[in-house]
Amino acid sequence: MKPRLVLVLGDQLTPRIAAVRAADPARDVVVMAEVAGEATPVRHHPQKIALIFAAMRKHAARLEGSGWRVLYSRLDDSQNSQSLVGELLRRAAETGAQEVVATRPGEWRVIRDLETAPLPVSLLPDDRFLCSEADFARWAEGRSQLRLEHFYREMRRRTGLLMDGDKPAGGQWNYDAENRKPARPDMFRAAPLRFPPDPVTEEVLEMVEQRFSGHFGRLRPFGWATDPDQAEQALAHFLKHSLPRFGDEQDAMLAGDPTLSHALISPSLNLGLLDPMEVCRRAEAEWRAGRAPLNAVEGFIRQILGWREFIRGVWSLAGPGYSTRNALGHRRPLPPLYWGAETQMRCLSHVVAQTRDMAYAHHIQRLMVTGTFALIAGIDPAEVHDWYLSVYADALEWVEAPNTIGMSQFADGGMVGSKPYAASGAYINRMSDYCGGCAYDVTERAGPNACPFNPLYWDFLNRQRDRFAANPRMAPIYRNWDRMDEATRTAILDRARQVLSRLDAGEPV
Ligand code: FAD
Ligand code: DLZ
Ligand code: SF4
Repeated sequence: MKPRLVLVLGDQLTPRIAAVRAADPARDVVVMAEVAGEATPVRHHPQKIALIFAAMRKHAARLEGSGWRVLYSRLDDSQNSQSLVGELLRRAAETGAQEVVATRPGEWRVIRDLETAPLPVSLLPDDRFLCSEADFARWAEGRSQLRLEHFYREMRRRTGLLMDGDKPAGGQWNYDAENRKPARPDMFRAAPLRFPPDPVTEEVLEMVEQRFSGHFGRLRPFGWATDPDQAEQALAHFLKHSLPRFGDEQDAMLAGDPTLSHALISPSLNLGLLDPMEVCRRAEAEWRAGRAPLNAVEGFIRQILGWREFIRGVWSLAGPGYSTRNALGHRRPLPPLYWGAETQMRCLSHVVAQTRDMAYAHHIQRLMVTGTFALIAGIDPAEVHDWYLSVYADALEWVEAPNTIGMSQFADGGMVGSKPYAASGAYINRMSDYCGGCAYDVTERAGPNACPFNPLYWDFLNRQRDRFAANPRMAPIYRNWDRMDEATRTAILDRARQVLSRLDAGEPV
């Protein structure tokens, strides 16, 4: 019998991945390939490329250790065709294989490439998720709006996580009222566990240094977990030291502490080094053992069981055109400050610098600083999407696009969120310590010292009035705007025009 090729992509690094489970080590051959065709459609952060390649190399070694024959293409192999389909064809010619078994990728471009490849590829559902694509479609059918809270409750019931019989643990589904406090700078926090590069990772780092030094982002220090053992250590460290405060500090931002009580496990989850159900069970066990409060554990589990699964469902349901949606008609190019160019705005300069150095920013930094600014400044969502997809170590289309196009930019017209995450500087001032040292005055709405978020916020609302004024959650904001006197409104809009024309001229703001 001819062997089949078992394709394992760079984010499918668990031995339990569907294609490997469906194959036979006595007959079939695993194909893994580091290819420039995947590393450059957007110019990924060097840490992200290094993480994926190091984790792929270690996974290939593990598969070989458990009896698989693995044909592994290194990026610098002279025979490497530098595309996934090219490598499948090359390996088919080498082995005589005539068919490929693969697990459905999380990027529409890659799905299309495999579906149109000149050899038969069967794509199996990726069952690492707690809600299958088919189940999500069934849940969504007939609903006029997709809302996280409804989906999340169903997932709690379905999995039994944080349930006491048919009731939510503690009597409530959601403890957000106790969460989301501003951070106290003086509070002690444990830094997340980072890993000095081992020899496999170091070899990859040296290659990435040579090949991708032109991409935005610093490669070193590199500390990501690149195998399941390290990912498990990082998770255990988080559960012990940071989970108890996760709820309180979930939305806070501090200039001196880029990670606060966040877990930094998204790259491990997304690449397959950690299993989402196992992570949720372990968090629940911390609460049941009395080591972490319910508000923190529920808040954390909601991110994984709720948001992560919901976002994956939206990506699947929305289909291939989702990343190019632009419901608000935004056309402005992404300002150079997103790539590290000068800006006086301390919040943005800080989050972009952290992104450059770590390939990481936590959710509120992504949503309410870089995301909100792009939204209210009217930046083209396709450019915003490319930016988020390239700069974060955890970014894969299935999770990045609904968060960016949907949640952050409202470019899907409201599929993910019920209202846009537009905000003035007051939100950042309440939740962070950025504004204190900023060149701008967060309390001013007009004039040359006004924090740019303030006039841009009102300008955004003013120009999108037809769309949002009837939204019950936004109507009170429009009433505030209408109550301002004419001169104040004109001064605010003048200041917005000044900021936007500086952006349009490529000048620093
Ligand atoms: P924690 O705050 O410790 O949360 C724990 C886990 O919950 C995360 O590891 C993650 O797996 C999950 N989670 C939390 N929020 C979300 C969410 N909204 N969607 C999906 N999973 C969630 N996450 C990615 O994994 N990849 C992306 O490319 C990505 N792009 C984003 C783009 C924008 C504009 C925004 C607003 C959010 C994006 N997120 C993305 C979601 C979220 O910001 C990250 O999952 C989180 O910051 C990862 O850091 P952490 O592991 O420390 O998370
Ligand atoms: C993101 C990425 C990168 C940078 N490089 C590779 C690679 O060389 N080989 C590979 O198999 N996968 C890579 N990936 C991930 C894919 O591009 C794709 O985004 C995911 O498989 C989608 O789920
Ligand atoms: Fe950002 Fe405005 Fe605060 Fe400056 S004043 S840090 S620009 S929110």
